[in-house]
Amino acid sequence: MGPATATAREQAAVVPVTRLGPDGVLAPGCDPALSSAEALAAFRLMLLTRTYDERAFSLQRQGRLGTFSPVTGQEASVVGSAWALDPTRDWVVPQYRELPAMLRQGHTLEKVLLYQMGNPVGNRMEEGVNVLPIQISLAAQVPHAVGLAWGLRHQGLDACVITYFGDGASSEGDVHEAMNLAGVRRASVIFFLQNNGFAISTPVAKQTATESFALRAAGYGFPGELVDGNDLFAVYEVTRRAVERARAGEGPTLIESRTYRLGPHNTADDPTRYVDPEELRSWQALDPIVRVRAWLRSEGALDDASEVELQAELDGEVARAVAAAEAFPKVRPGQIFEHVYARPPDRVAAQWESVGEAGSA
Ligand SMILES: Cc1ncc(C[n+]2csc(CCOP(=O)(O)OP(=O)(O)O)c2C)c(N)n1
Repeated sequence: MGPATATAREQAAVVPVTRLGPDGVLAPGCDPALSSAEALAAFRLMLLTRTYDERAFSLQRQGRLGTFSPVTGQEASVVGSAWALDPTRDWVVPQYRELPAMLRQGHTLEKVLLYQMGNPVGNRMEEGVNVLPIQISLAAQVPHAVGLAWGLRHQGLDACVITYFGDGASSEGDVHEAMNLAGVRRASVIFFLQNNGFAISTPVAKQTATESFALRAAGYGFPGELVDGNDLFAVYEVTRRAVERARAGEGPTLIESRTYRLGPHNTADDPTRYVDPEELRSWQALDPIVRVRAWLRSEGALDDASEVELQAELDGEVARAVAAAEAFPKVRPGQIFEHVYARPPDRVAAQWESVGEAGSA
């Protein structure tokens, strides 16, 4: 946990809550939000994500994978927030840049790869995996998250829902409608806004006139928090607080996780055309993985030998998932019609037949 009292500017959500500095040293008076063993497990997931991004990029360039959006730079933001949930009862409602949150909930790398290879099987969650499908249409998932949270409370469950969206998506009307409804209904939902500096090439300065997205929460009647999104401990702590509020029936929280997209928007993007190299360098120095690694080493929970071993293990995990996804039966055109309707309407049934796979759900 952090110091007993947050500073006034932290409370006002204009200065990000920070615990673990860029050098991996905790701020004075702070206890680590996670034990060494938990932090090591979270670090493993962060490193798996970075390893996956690198491998997936290479596969995309070889024509073995479709377009995808890397997480690189945002690992603490996604892992720290997901770590605050209980995968057996809480739900993740993603945008498209939250791979490790999905894995933490029980989704698999093989399915992620299948999705990115264009197979809809990959976006269909297994029973018991509390994740809604990836959403490319910006902000369309946010009202769904509120409905899901509200529904869970109607069932008498103390579960909560976290929904992720970007600074760009936050300009969509869906976000306003969803937050307003959540405030009125006190839905157990966490709005996790990842401010990574860009919406493709549009910088955040052109996205909003506000000093902090977190300030918007006041207008919906619930708390807003601003957190250093490159700090695993701070993100975990702030999200944990929001989870506790949600479980206690106290309603939603908006969290602005201030981070930075260290890579391209997706594999079709060329950020060198619009990212200021100086700004990029300043954020590379704040790499979230480097911080946790430094802290773990200072705690004696990681060293050169164990990290080499861990990296080999993660490379193997990614390689096995790639082999399994590539061995999976080829996608059929008719698959896009499956799992949509219990009884497809005539128009859809006719389209389904037109691909030579007359079928039913
Ligand atoms: C409704 C809608 N409008 C436009 C797009 C095209 N588009 C895809 S990603 C993107 C930028 C989104 O930025 P942000 O929400 O900040 O998330 P990030 O990709 O930075 O994680 C845009 C404009 C879309 N997918 N959906």
